Amino acid sequence: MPVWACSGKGLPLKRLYLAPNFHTRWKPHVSRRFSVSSPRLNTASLATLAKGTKVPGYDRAKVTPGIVHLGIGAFHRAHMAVYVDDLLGQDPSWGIIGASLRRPDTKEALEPQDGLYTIAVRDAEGTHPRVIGSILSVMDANTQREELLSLMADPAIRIVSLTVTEKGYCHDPATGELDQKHSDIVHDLANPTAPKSAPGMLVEALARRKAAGVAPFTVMSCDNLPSNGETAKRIVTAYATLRDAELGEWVKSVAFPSTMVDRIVPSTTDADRDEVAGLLGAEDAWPIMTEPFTQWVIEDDFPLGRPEFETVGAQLVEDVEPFELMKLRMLNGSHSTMAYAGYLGGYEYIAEVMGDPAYVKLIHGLMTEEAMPTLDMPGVDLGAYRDQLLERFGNPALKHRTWQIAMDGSQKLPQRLLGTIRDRLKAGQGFKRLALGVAAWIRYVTGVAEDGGEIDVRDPLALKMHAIAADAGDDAEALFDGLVGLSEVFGADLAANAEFRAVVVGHLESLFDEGARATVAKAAG
Ligand code: CS2
Repeated sequence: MPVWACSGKGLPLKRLYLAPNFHTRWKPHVSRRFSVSSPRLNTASLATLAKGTKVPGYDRAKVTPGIVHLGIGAFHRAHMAVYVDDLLGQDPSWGIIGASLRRPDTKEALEPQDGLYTIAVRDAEGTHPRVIGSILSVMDANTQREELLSLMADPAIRIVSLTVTEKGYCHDPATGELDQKHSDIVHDLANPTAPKSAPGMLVEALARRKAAGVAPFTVMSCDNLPSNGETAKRIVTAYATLRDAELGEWVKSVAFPSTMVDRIVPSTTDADRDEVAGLLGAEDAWPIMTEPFTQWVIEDDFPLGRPEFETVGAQLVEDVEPFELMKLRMLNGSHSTMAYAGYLGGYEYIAEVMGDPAYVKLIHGLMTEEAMPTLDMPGVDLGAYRDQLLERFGNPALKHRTWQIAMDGSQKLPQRLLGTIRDRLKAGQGFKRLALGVAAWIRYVTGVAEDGGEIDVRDPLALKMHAIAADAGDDAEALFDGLVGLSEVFGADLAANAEFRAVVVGHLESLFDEGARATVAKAAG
């Protein structure tokens, strides 16, 4: 019998059907009809853009590919592609070929634009557009897999970078180990030369380089994972070893520098497209809206060379891990807490959450009292970092949806909240604000909003979580046991910890009885 037919706890059954057919229902932005009066942004229209628009200052015809980027989403285009754009004038051998592993939407948007797109930086003064030219073309891995693998095997490609999001690593988020039962990994091990997953693509391209006597490219993860280079190396090596032990040994010699990446990038809306078209005097199918702030800390380990990132604002360091922990625990931990507690409290955008003094107090306390004492950052003023974060979160010009950040919580919680909680427990210190983040996530993934409406929960574990929530109903203890029992997210230790249980269940009861705003006000005090 299907799991939803016997739940009987009044949860909306149609939710079960959302996640599986999301990709088929999804309509690419590029289907939007463009106005006949403005030209499309592309090489030909560059010279006609509104006066003062910043455009590539180098000859794009001379740029050659040196980087393949897997996961060419909005984040990459607001971050690494901008740093590369800044330095192609110095060295044109580092152009980027982007690839999407899942959907052809970016290719469809950028192909008619010769790879050109706009980043629009939003601050109190307004929106400042700049056209980026570092992406030479975009490939759709589903239809151009062979072409993409051959390119990755080409000696000209010296770096393969990744923003495939947490779930793209096909790992167990609690341990950071490869999930050998992941359907894409099972597929790729059965079809190693036609892979679907990021680890499968990397290993097949590396195997081709090995066979051709070409040195391995450097793999640079730009995802929000702790020790993202080490994590990627562990996963990719494990997959390669399962494929072939000798290949696994060779992959151990590949460089996987860690990086800490930071820039807030809300999803683009049609209103954003219209605004950018007005500013540019040309239509861009997919401009990227972002904030003025940007940060990139990179471990300097690139055997085949790298662009001179340090000349365009990146920090090259020996050890990135402390920076990653700082960012994940302070920025992303706060973000996820605001996303769940804010969404439940009826706030659509992060800037709105920041308009509620109780939430601001909660987040200030979460960072100051609970996250900062777990960080070891000599020479960094964590108080100033916190204050800057609060200001960034409050940027009213950035329409950053709580729902957007709430996605994929099962993959995000371990590094954003749970690691900090473990450190606090070990030190015998309190963690009530972090625990509220966890409780709000549990309440959120039940899929039912405070007004009884449906929450569209997007998460690779959504079906599993929905079944747990349907069985538990609004029994806080049962909900805690079911969801914290997901050992791939929580490990075994937290489920067995009485103190963790008491604090989270207490918040959860309050979330059910009094709602998110009242619970936040209590926990913030
Ligand atoms: C956010 C991040 O969506 C999310 O989960 O927390 O994308 C966040 O905006 C970036 O990490 C900022 O650098």
